[in-house]
Amino acid sequence: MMKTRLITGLCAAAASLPLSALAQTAPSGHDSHHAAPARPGAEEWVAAEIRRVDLAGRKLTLKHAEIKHLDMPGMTMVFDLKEGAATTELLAALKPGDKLSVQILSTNGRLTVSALRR
Ligand SMILES: [Cu+2]
Repeated sequence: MMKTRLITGLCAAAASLPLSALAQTAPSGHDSHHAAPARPGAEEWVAAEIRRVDLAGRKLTLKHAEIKHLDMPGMTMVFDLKEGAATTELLAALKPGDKLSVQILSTNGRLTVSALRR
């Protein structure tokens, strides 16, 4: 009796765990056709609000939401702006208070906005 109960309990636990693990690690349909997929989470779009624009210095101060793939909670901080992250027209129009979606890359400890969209 006890043995049966124990096994049943273990099966229920084992059945629920792999499912959630699979859901997090299984490649999406979009990524699966890339020969060399980017680092996990690198294509995550993060909500951000502009605080300061420094196009000459290629820097953006953003109040960003949680960045899951970097394990970073929401905060206001300065990012480098990668060349080609957005069109020249879009960059020129950026101003404090604008709400955007950004992709953030971490390269040698430096955080860079690699893509940016309204
Ligand atoms: Cu941050």
